Amino acid sequence: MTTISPHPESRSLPHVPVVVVGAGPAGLTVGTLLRDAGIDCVVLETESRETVETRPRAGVLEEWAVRALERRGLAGRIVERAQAHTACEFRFGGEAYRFPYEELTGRHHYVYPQPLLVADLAREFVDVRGGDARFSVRDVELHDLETDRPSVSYTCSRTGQQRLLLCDFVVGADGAQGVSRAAIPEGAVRIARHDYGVGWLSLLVEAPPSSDCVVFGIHPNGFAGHMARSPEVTRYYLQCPPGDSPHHWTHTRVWHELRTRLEAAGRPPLTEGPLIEKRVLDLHDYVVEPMTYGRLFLAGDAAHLVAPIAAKGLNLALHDAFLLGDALAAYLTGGDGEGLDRYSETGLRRVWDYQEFSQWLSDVYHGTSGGDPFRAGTTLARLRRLFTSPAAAAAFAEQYLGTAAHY
Ligand code: RFL
Repeated sequence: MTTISPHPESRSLPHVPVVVVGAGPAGLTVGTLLRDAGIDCVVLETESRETVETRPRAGVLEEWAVRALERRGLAGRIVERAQAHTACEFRFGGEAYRFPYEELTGRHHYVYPQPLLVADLAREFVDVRGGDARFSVRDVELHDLETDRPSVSYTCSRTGQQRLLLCDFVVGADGAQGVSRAAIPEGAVRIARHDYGVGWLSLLVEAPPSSDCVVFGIHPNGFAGHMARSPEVTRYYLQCPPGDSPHHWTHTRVWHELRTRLEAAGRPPLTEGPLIEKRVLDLHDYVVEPMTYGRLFLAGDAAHLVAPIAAKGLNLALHDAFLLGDALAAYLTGGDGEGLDRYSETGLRRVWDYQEFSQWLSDVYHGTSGGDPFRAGTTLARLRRLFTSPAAAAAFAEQYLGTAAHY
């Protein structure tokens, strides 16, 4: 890592060591770690604070991520309010098979809706640590990333004025649709992509969960998933053709398919309720390698997208944020550039491991629905192995919980 040279313009234009683009879990965590290290940064966000704090998305946090937040004083509310989940359940062939991963490993998941996490992090960054987050900005553009004096411009939505922030580093944490990844010139990084060729109808239902754990329904009609979000709201997924329209899925059809695909002997009927969100996700992944370009460091979904198959995206975003926040702090406070030099390589090892697990799990979820009896046979063999082979169960639990000793 080269040393920072002084900015000749810094007397006339605002300069801040780090500009973070995006106030999602990755951006707000990096911002908070920087504040804790006494480093100034500005977080720029296109949406309002209210929108980012209420946008429903993920809900499963891996225990290591909560412990890492806890060590940084950021998990108080999670530990107080989140539910601990200790098992998941596969349903196939009309039977339910419970997989008690806590019994096997001593580890569990936390169920905590992403909007609550983002609200906690925004409170920690802005209200507790006095961090500078600028919401509802427009026209964010990144400049001169390959130099040691990059800058970020944006339009302030309140005044309509264009602003320019000079900085030493830009953190691109603006998610899958942001501008940071697009600011990297063609050919400067490799973007590896994978398309599952599968759609999921993603549903939020105003009804309590129908089980005390995550449920995966593997059925010839297609996959169905059940994930608790809160005592009042439950997420469900239904496999559908990619590009399908949510309008094809009436209330009656949704509940008929959920009941059919999740039905199992000895399990109570689903608790039904109004559908408060209904959209189709075309399942795909990408990975940007390396996750850096000049003075731009990508984090979270901006750097890698993992389809919500194994509930990994939020956890990876937090993992990047811990690595990057600590590395920037080490460099900017003591000149130690090792963490920044190794950031991409270290982050990507967990990213690729989680991508591989998502692919494996996708084969299991979708393997009995394609009409191919051979694939259906091998899928059911894989599933049975989880419940007959302790070695297979231990490997699954380790990947599901993200607890490998080394990535
Ligand atoms: P985010 O959360 O998308 O935040 C990026 C922020 O950047 C803002 N932004 C910009 N800001 C400034 N300038 C621009 N030009 C900008 N463009 C965008 C956005 O408004 C936003 O506030 O990215 P981050 O921080 O990397 O976090 C990633 C996670 O949000 C994501 O991986 C998860 O939500 C994925 N995911 C799940 N992950 C899990 O670990 N467990 C789950 O159970 C889980 N379920 C899900 C999910 C994602 C889903 N969607 C969105 C497909 C369920 C669903 C339905």
